[in-house]
Amino acid sequence: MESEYGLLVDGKWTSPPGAARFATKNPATGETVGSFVSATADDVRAAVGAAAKAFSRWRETPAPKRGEILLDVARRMRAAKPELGRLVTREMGKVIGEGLGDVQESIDFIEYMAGEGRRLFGETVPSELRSKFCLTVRQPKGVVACITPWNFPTAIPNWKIAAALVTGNTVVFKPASSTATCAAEVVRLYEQAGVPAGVLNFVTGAGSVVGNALVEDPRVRTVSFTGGVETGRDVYVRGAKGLKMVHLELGGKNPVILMDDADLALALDGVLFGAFGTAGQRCTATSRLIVHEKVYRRFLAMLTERLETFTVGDPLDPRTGMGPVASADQERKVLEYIEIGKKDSTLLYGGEKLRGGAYDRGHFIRPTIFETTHGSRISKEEIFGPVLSVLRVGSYEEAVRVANDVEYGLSSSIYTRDVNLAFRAIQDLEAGITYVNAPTIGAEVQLPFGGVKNTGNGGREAGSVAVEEFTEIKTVFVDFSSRLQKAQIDVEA
Ligand code: UN1
Repeated sequence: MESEYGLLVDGKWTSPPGAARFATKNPATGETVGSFVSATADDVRAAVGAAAKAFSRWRETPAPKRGEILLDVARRMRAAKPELGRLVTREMGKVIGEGLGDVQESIDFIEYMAGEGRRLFGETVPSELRSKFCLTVRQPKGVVACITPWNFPTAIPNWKIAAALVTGNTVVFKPASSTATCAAEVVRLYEQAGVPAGVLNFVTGAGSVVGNALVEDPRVRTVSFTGGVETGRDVYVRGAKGLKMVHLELGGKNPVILMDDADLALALDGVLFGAFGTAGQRCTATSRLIVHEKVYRRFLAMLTERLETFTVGDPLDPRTGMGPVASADQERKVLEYIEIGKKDSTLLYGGEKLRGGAYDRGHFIRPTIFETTHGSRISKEEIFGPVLSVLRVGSYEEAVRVANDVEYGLSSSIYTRDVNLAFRAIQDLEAGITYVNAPTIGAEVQLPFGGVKNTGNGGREAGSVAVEEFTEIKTVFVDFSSRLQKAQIDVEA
């Protein structure tokens, strides 16, 4: 894989002469991975122009044909999976099993969306009048902007791009700067599979320049953004001025509720994977563990004991439990929260940057557990790192109250053997996703993904509803009676 990339505009990779560039870094070693153009607002306008120009031909391409192209992207990605998975790990720092999983999630979704090319269902509905058909069809929106984060460097871009393309839109894609190589390599696969020039454009650079120019361009009709709540709010406001559809997937403060009747060994595996998988850098990460007082001491002892054998290190080594956090900025933010936690909570495990030997080249933080009380900053704010806040409760009712009393509502989980309690939790937990006897992470692409409250603005990605984000519904009335019939007026007695 080459390491110097340009912008992809109208089917041509270009590096504007004299353009400023930025580099991406391996967070485990500090090595440079890729070099990218810091695009200007003019570069973004050119990319949007290319997407606008390509739209009419692409929307007329039959949807099953668009699906076939996606199937070819998936086939190529399957062949490239080992290499692309390694790249995810090198550029973002998640352990290799998860790097490969990121790519697999992309493949799963692209294949699912390829099938959508032969569905894109509308509705047929009876008419109140004779000799009249009523139906709906789905139509593309036009140019869509896909703005994606670094924590799932291939999966989240593909959730957006594959859904946008199969429905007939053209795309300008702006990835997170720190994982732009993964993004560029994904784009290449779409190119190789025969996505026509201008249908998928790729721009890189700062959110404040490239992101804003994209969101504010009047030719962009829909913006699909995944990232932090502050940026999301800003994107929403900028998009609102142009009356755009803005789809937001933002943060989480996802709880696992552990009841006193739970299978504790099962919960132990789940909590560790949920809290420290991807070094806690998933929107769905388990960041709060709410434990019934009857099993509280026992479970904490099990947790800290297991962490003694949990390895942090080289994410390319398949034996490693957790890699580095993704960047120097991430490291700073997580360590700041750890300091906050040390003031208002009790540190149970970890709480420090790992130093010495190979650790000194990267951003390694020890898995960290705090005992805290509901209302402390670490129990409420999204940290996006390997920090788990544990809260003790006396009942199911208290557990749910605590679980729901945060600004976010993405994922949630309960461990219990009581089937009635499990169903109550499904009803009671304010979240877009609830797991029973499984951790908060690991959603599958054939189901909708998204959250309530400040996690978003009501939309869902993936699953059967993925096409809604990127389509307009047209309602069609066909009157074959050969006379003027008046709805609501020509009422038959
Ligand atoms: C995210 O963290 O933004 O459910 C996405 C999961 C993954 C997707 C996470 N399939 O954990």
